[in-house]
Amino acid sequence: MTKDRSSRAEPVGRDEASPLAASLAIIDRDVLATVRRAVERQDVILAFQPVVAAARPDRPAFYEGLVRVLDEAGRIVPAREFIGAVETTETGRQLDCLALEMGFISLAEDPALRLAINMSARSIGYPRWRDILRDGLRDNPTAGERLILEITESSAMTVPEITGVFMREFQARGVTFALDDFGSGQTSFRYLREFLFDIVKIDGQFIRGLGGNPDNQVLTAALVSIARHFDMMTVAEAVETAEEAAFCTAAGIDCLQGYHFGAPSIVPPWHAAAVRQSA
Ligand code: G
Ligand code: MN
Repeated sequence: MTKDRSSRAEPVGRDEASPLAASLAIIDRDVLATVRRAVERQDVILAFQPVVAAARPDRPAFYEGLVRVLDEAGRIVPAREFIGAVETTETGRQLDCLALEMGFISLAEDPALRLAINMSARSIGYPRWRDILRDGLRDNPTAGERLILEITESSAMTVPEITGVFMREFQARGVTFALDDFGSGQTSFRYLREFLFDIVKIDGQFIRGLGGNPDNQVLTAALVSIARHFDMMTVAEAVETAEEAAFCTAAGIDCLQGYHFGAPSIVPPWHAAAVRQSA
């Protein structure tokens, strides 16, 4: 995400005229052009990352489908390099469209798959995205109950009333909603009460080094307690070590996601399962 880049640039100063700021601006423009071209050519794929139940970490409870953009050489451009830059542009909406389209294709390919797809609340009002959602639910009668839509906290808070109405409409059709990166943005507890998300994904910054970080332990415990009160399932993001996993489990977090359990893979899970079975 761009916030990483700006914090890295901070020690050298925020002076726009600095050589570093200038070169970072060029990188941003290049990345934007790459993402635009990839969207036009549909050079976009999904990577699948497992999410496990803390009580049964040996097998995935569901997967998150993460959009990956390919550059001209076919290399994967990491999402953190462009998501911030495209979030408020039409390219961002088109990426959400491609992600949802690929999500429905995956749900059709594997009838046992439960899949989370990321979206910005800004896409709720984007006609093509709404058409893809409507058609996908119509064409596959079990897709609704197997689809999880992850909405980032920051985008949900920009249009809270629209997000709430949208969620109620599609929850009635079986879709599950997750509040993504919870705690990373401007958390308003009032909205948490009004939205009625099914799942809260606790931002990775609270999980990092949980074992040796009393601040994060208290914050995580508070987030779990709030989620429980509102009957929401909790997912820890970015669990990278066995120690973090153990602390998350002890804190009562329901599901765990992160490199410790599996990095995102562009091999679809049903292909990977078929390869395992034939080996
Ligand atoms: O915003 P969202 O939480 O959907 O983004 C998930 C991003 O985090 C993905 O791009 C994914 O590759 C990355 N990611 C997944 N697991 C880990 C992890 O264990 N550690 C870190 N640092 N990043 C992760
Ligand atoms: Mn997500």
